[in-house]
Amino acid sequence: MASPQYRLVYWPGIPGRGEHIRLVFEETSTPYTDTATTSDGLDRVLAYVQGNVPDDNINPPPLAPPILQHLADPNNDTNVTTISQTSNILLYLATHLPPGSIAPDPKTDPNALFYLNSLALTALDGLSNEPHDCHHPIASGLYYEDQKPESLRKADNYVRVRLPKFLGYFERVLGSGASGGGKWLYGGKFSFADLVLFQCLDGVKFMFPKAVSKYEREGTYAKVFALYQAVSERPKITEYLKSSRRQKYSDGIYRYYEELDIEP
Ligand SMILES: N[C@@H](CCC(=O)N[C@@H](CS)C(=O)NCC(=O)O)C(=O)O
Repeated sequence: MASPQYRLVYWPGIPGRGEHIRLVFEETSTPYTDTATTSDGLDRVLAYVQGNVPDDNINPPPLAPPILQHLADPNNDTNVTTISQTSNILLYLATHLPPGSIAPDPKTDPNALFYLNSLALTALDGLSNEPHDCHHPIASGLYYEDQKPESLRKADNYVRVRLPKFLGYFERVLGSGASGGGKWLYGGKFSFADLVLFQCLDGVKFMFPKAVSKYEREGTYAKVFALYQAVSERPKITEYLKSSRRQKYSDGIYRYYEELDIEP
């Protein structure tokens, strides 16, 4: 049997940024391999991060995972496209998976991919990168334990100021005419940007449960929480979330520290 044409290279043991790519594969029933579940997975990720994967004269070498490898021919390892950067990988998949599955067909809506990319990048900025910086406000290379006072300051500001700003922004997007009805972010149709917002909110819920449940109870961001629910109820996503392929949050971007679980 031919092996899958898509390979995801990402750290085993955490959902992390790789999760956005997994959700696309799961939603579209696209076969993929994942270093999270292969025996040599960690070694393969380390080889990329440490710069030990030989350059191939076609693909610029990636700096960090997630990394997508797309084999032109599943039986031939020599013709492989290698793409990095989460949102860039999502754009690539949006143009290679069946039109309409995670983005409108560019023939009918040429700007859609760029709108969706803006929305995905904005969610990743405010609901993924900034939460990460709450436990690493001084340096990514230092342990959380080496930057605890600064983390507390950052997390306090995040849950009081930045989190409601980003929730409010996406509520506004969902209330705009461009959303096409307010169920999905753009054009009245489900897209990869909805998956990104879902995953980001899921991580923030894990990291700051007190803040998120307060904002949910208040009802100010009802459309955002309804989108979260609607994504989780998509049959393929529900099935995936229950499966062993869905890894638990631990020491990745989204971490639970009781002292940072602040009620705004
Ligand atoms: N902006 C990049 C960030 C990539 C990134 O920071 N990857 C992390 C894992 S989520 C990593 O392993 N970084 C290694 C490093 O920065 O040295 C993306 O969205 O893909």
